[in-house]
Amino acid sequence: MNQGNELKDSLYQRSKEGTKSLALLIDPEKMDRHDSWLKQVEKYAIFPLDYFFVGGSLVNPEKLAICLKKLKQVNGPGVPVVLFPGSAMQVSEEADAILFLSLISGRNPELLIGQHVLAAPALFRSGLEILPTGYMLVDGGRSTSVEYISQTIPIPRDKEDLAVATALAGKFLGLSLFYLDAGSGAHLPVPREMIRAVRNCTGYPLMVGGGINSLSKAQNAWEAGADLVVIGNGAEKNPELIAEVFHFMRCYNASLNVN
Ligand code: 1GP
Repeated sequence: MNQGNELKDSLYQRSKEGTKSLALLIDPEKMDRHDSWLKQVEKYAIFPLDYFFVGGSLVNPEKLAICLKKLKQVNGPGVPVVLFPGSAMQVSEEADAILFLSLISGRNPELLIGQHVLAAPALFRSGLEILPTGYMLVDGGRSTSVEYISQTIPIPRDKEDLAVATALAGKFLGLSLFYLDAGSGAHLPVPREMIRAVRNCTGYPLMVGGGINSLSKAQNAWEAGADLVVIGNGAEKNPELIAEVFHFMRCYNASLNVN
């Protein structure tokens, strides 16, 4: 099965140009809880966003399938849909790609390689693009679901050297994308200094998320070196946030004069 490299190539291209990207994270469990969230997502089709990420800590396969189906109905301009899986059960061919996450900041073997082995045969047969991603959990000022479910200790906020060493180890193991996450609903987003240090040491495209609930926090992450900002809770609580962040990003990218 040819799984292609389209999204990875475009992340690399955008990163090389300095173009910034935005992903909206949709947790299928939340879509279920209130239908208005879906209506809101529908409105985002006018922007358009760069990616929809879909996943969460507690998602079951049925809910994932319903969410992806609904998303397909509202996803007018064809924004790529990327799975952001909490486990091997969160695999579906209805998406375009999957973040093949190895939780390299933790020491839980299931999330370093275990779940990956379980998912690999289905992924091999699927048409999903596989995005090999070094996933690093950073202390966001409170315990988060991902910390509890993964049973791992996040990297302390003031330990850039640990984040750099972890990212370098991931790079040497062949991972080609990185994600710094303070966890969904974090009180504090990933510190700028850590974003800068990790981006500089790997030179690879960097995704940053967790607790980005204002324009200034998104700006901070991009200015520090994030290539892609991921927003979940913030958009759910403040429907205007995605519009504000998107308009800032569009102006910034236009100022780069990239052809
Ligand atoms: C969580 O990075 C994502 O894994 C998004 O976090 O929901 O806090 O935006 P928020």
